[in-house]
Amino acid sequence: MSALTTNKSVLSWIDEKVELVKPDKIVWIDGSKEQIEELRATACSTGELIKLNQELLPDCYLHRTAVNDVARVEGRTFICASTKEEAGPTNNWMDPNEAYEMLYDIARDSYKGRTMYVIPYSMGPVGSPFAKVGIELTDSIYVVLNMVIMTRVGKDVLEVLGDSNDWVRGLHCRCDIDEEKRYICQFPQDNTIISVNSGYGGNVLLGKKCFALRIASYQGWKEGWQAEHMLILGIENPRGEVKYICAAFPSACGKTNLAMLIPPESYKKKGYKVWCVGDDISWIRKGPDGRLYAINPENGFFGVAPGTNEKSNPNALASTKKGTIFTNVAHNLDNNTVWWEGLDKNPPANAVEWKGNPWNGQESEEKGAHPNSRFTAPAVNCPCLSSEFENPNGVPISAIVFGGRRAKLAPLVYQSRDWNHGVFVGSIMASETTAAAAGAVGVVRRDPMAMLPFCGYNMADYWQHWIDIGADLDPEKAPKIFNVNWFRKDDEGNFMWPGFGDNLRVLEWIIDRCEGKVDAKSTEIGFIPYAEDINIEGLEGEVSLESLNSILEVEKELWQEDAKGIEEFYAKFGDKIPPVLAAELETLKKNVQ
Ligand code: OXD
Ligand code: MN
Repeated sequence: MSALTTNKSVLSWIDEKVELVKPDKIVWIDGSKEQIEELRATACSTGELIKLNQELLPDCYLHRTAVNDVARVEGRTFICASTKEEAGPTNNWMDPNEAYEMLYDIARDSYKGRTMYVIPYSMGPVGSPFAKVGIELTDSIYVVLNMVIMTRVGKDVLEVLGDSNDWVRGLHCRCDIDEEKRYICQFPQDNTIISVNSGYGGNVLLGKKCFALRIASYQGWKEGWQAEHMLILGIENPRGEVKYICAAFPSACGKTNLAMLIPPESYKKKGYKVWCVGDDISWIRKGPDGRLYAINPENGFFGVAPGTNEKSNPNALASTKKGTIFTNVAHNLDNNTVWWEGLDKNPPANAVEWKGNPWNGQESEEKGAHPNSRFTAPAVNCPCLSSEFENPNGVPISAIVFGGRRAKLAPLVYQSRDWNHGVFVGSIMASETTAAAAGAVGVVRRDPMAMLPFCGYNMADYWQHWIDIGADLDPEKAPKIFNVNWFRKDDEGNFMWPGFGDNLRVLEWIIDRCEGKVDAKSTEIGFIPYAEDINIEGLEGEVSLESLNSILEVEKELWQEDAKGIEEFYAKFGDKIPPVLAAELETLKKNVQ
């Protein structure tokens, strides 16, 4: 097959890699329906994919990864910047020359007997001023078919690239799926990603975490924009006005659920709607009017299946009904469909579990689906997808929301005093381990801006970049920055806030604050709502004004403790901590004294 481009930088890089990995055959992915069909058929013939019930789940397939290859591997993920300091204390670092040598040794000849697929893809709508081009080489059809869902793939991407050298190189080699030789390496200074010995989504769909966060965060630093681990949603009020929010949460805090939120009944009746622009990644830059605009660089959802159901997230569930690839879920043999824990209360009795063994749905110690099993679903399937999803100029952001899982301490919501204080609030983000496991409850893991595993450079420089972005904005036009915590618990361990759709009540307060429509109480940690200003109509019996008051309280002793934790965390960065943040920490300490 002939190359789909004459771009010299592309062709010479591919020649080099062909020389290294020695494929039998090279196939350029043009994005056509025919080619996709052909690849699906090939993957089914080798068992890489299982074709599901085409009446119930048209164009849907099931894939099982190797049992030792089911999640992102943070311990084997490296930022290969020229110095360790550039990667910073929160990243694994490897010297780039050593890394290339080691990776090339692993990759050498590894495509022998296999096909090299060349995937040209765009992160962001093709040709958008926000968009960036990548080329991924892979020996996995599963990767090709996932990338076709998660990104914009095909010839038109190469047309837009022209003969530019500004594109991200990605080499993926399955090799033997050997855990001991598994490496996910980012070379931010070379626009390069190399991933070996894995076939699992987050490690091998190089457009997602590797490019759209790790490499892109570095590019954003150099070019004056931001790549963030944030969902984007639009809230439409009864007058038809839509305001957009970007929100960052660590894993397992309900990002996809918030992005596709269903308004409570009373809000629906009034005419409120919520629109999903993205559920995982935002690329943000200043627009011509001086406001910040965001796009979702992805084209699909790579969501966690377990727990997704008609109640928790009907929009996500609906998104998986066609053109979806399921990974590591249970296979219901009676009707050739899929099942996962938390889908419904009827596990299939005649099934195959995620590892490929027979499963009767009864043995409670054996799960049908892996806890990190996934669906890869096209964004267009989502019933609440925003009409602005394809807007090449993105959507204007009114508010930025940070959040984590904290049983105590963080109130339901608070607003930062200003941009720099907001950056501080993001930098001290943390989430607690849950009581599910025996032993310590509430162990705090700091996860600044939810970027701990995804920041492609020194986190202290990243914070300074946030501060610089703010300094360049007119404070009137800058998004307001908030922190939320849906996970406060009472002394008996019960959640004090219903969460899910009712989170819209908090988002409404946030938007009202952005519009200057509601007062707030100035406290030691920032602005807190007056309880009466959070609408709890329709929540009778679930949340009283009294309990609302208690989840809006600032408990100084707990904050004194937390300030010590922040100080320890900041100490890792030595004198690279931006002076603005060091000063904010001093202010917090003084305020909660
Ligand atoms: C994640 C994901 O791990 O989005 O954050 O898959
Ligand atoms: Mn994520």
